[in-house]
Order: sequence, then structure tokens, then C-alpha cells
Amino acid sequence: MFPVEDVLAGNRLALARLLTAIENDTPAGRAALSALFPHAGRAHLIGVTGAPGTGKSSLVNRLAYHYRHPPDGEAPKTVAIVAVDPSSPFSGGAVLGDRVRMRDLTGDQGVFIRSMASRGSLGGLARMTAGVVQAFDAAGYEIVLIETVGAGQAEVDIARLAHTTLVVEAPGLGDDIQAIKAGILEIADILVINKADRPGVENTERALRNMLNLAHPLPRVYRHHGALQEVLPAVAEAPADEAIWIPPIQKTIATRGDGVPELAAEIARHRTHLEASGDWERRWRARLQRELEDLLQDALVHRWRREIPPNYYEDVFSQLVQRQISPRQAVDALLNGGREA
Ligand SMILES: Nc1nc2c(ncn2[C@@H]2O[C@H](COP(=O)(O)OP(=O)(O)OP(=O)(O)O)[C@@H](O)[C@H]2O)c(=O)[nH]1
Ligand SMILES: [Mg+2]
Repeated sequence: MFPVEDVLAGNRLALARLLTAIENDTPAGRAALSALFPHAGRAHLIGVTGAPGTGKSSLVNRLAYHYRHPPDGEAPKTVAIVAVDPSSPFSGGAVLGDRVRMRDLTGDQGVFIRSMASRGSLGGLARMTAGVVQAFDAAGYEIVLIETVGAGQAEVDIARLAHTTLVVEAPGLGDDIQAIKAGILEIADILVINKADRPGVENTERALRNMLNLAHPLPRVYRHHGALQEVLPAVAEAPADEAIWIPPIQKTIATRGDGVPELAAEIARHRTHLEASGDWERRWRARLQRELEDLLQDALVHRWRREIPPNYYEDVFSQLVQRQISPRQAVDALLNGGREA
């Protein structure tokens, strides 16, 4: 059994070993995650996603520094950083670069940085990331920053882990907004235009605002019997005021730290909104339900595989290929496990 008590007590070496066990999906790692589960659920999980090179790592670094050295009157928060790099099978160049950018944080016992690379399927990476995040949460880290390159479904899945998702844009990546291309704009709780020192910021901002107006139309106003009336959503689906969140746009210059305190304030405002609207609870419920259903599916398929006779699947499949049976009949036969009906 893994020394879960040591992890809970804040032992960094024990935590590092646990993270490796989780990444390797060992039985001990799985058991430890179960033992840690009751202790998780308190951290604010913040996803940071966006096209390559927009400045996500620089921003994560600055945000972490901000949480460790808050303005007067605020208590510092402990921070875990999970840098997910699905493109590199090993901890490659990008991650090495991240380490250099994170040097302001090294030696700080209140910060833990973990880089993760894909060892196989992206789906596996998403699950691994969820485990690692849960371990940080249980170990008492108050803020968990999860950096992913926003380029596809796997990254979106990883971003779904988060309570608050930042989508990072930068001017000068071409006229198109990268997030729109990648389809990740819809998961944004906060839009960040980083590299605000670069030319083209106004264009990027205008494009994002247009997108936002399409996605979150304000109540339309039209003339009815000569009077101006608001067209409101149907009562049944009308959200309470605090349930409406329109993603703000925050400009930053990560290399200098400009806009970072304002960004941290927007993140805090989003958390307050989540709690007030009930979304905080809805999101973790949805997350747990997804996890439960994924695991259940895996377990059922696994159990079923063990119970059917050897070669039975292949036999049924070849009958299907020869059109002796239909796909539905094949499923019936397979679930029947080779026993006579
Ligand atoms: N001019 C300018 N450069 C920046 C800014 N933020 C980051 N950079 C630079 O942009 C480059 C990429 O920054 P990263 O933080 O590595 O970007 P990233 O999004 O993490 O990159 P990947 O993880 O490789 O996708 C680095 O050379 C940074 O120094 C900024 O606000 N202004
Ligand atoms: Mg990076």
C-alpha cells in the first residue's frame, strides 16, 4: 500500500512517487487514488489552453507567482502546475523550455510542477491527468493550473477537468482566431489575449468580441406595438442573474506580468460565480458522473471479455462479416456469452 498518510501530510517525495505510480497506472497508484478520494474536492482547478506558442507556460508561471506573492492583505495560496504535452512522447524540448520559464518558482515549497507527456493514447493521457490533478487536490494544493495545447478533442477533455478554463490567444498568428479553428472557444470561461505588446491586438480583440456576441447574445430589443420590449428567454429556461456568465476578455503581457493581477481577479470572480450559481457543484457532479461511466464501461467490457469462451468473439465476428447475422444479432449472441439462449 502506498504511503497515503505521507502525501496528506505534505511529503513532496511521497507525492512525486505517487504521481509516477498514477502515470504508470499501477495497482498501488489506483489504490492510493481511492484512499485519497475523500480528501479531494477543495482545489480550484484552472485549465489554461490555447494554440502552441501563445504564452500559456509564461502565463501559468506568472499566475503561480501571483498566488504565491499576492497583494497586501491576501494570503498566499499553494499551487500545483500540470503541464500536459500530448505531442511529445518524452519530456521534450517544450517542457524543457517550460522549466526554464518556471525558474522563479523553483525552491518554493508551496509550488509543485509536474510535466506529463503522452505514453500512448490521448484518452489515456486525459485519465492520467485527472488522476494527477486529484492527487494534488487531495494533497491540499489550493490552486491547480493545468496547461494543455488546445488542438483537439483530447485537449478539450482535459480542459473539462477544470472549474475555470482560460483560452489564450495571441495577436499575429494569422487573421483567424486560433481557438475558433480548434473549436475550443466554447469551453472558455475567460479569454486571454496574451502578447498584448505585439501589433494586431485590436484586431484579435475585435474578432473575439464578435465571436462572443454571437455565442452570448444579449437580450434583443425590438419594437412591438410601438414600444420597446425586451425579448427574454422562455421563463422555464430563464437563468437567474447570477447564472449568466459572459466570458470576459483580459489582455496580458506574460513576459512582463502586465494584466496578471487583473486576470487573477477575473478567475476569483468566476469562482464566486460558480459557487453562487450552483455551477461549482453541477460541474463536479458532471465530472464524477463521466468518470463513473467511463470506468463502468471499461469494467463491464473487461468482465465480459473474461467470461466469453476463447475465440467466441472472432467466431461471431466472422458470421457478421459473412452476413449470416446482423450487428444486433451479433451483440445478442456476444452478450449471451456462447451459452445457448
Ligand atoms: N512579446 C511577448 N512574448 C511573449 C509573451 N508571453 C510569452 N511570450 C514568448 O512567447 C514564446 C512562447 O511562450 P510560452 O509561454 O512557451 O508559450 P506556450 O503557449 O506555453 O507554448 P507551447 O507550450 O509550446 O504551446 C516565448 O518565447 C515567450 O517568451 C508576451 O506577453 N509578449
Ligand atoms: Mg507551454
